[in-house]
Amino acid sequence: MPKLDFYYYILSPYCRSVLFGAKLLNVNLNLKVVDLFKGEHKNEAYLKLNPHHKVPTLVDEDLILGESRSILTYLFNKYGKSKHEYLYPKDLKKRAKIEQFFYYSASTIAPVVTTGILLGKRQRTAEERTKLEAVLDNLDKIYFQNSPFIFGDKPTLADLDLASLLLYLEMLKYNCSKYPNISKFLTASKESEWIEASATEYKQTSEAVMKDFNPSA
Ligand SMILES: N[C@@H](CCC(=O)N[C@@H](CS)C(=O)NCC(=O)O)C(=O)O
Repeated sequence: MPKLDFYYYILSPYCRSVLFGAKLLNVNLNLKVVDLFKGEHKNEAYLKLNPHHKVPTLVDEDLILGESRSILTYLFNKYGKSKHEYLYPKDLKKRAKIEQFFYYSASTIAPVVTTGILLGKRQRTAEERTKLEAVLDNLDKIYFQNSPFIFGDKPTLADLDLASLLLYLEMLKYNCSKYPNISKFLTASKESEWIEASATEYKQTSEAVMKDFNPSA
């Protein structure tokens, strides 16, 4: 297998979802830390790979790929075996629903979750909080009524995406307990094998970064 370079910062939910996927697909990534707090995403060399100065970026020989959801589907398409089919089923209708969730996540969920409060070490504003609550309210009502994961009893790539975002909120000490279905999903995610991806690095880095930072939700 050619070496796949994965440029990431462990606390970024977009990087974590890819790490979750790589773990389930058993893909060995050559991990290259881009420390956002040190501004490494704006270094000349990194900007050549990702002119939008965002993590993650995957480099697979001549392919340089940004955007977490594109990276997830690329890894699945390249390395998924029949035992991984549940993650991104070939059935076009099931696949379309996962893609629908990806667009919903990228356009609506992610922007209210990652508002730069971690990098800016600032509090979430009242307006940001209201927008976040509206999105969480919707998620809680629309999904997980009869199943632990978004589309049933087994996780798909959409769940990896959502889990990374909700776990990020939790790291920021945001309390999701008033959302019963989201809380159940978080518990199921934490019991899933994907959570083991880079778990020690995640724990150590999040503890260090959150030590003196307590955003009031
Ligand atoms: N839509 C992108 C979002 C990536 C993103 O916003 N990454 C953040 C870290 S959580 C970042 O690199 N921020 C640095 C910057 O924008 O300068 C994805 O899914 O990969």
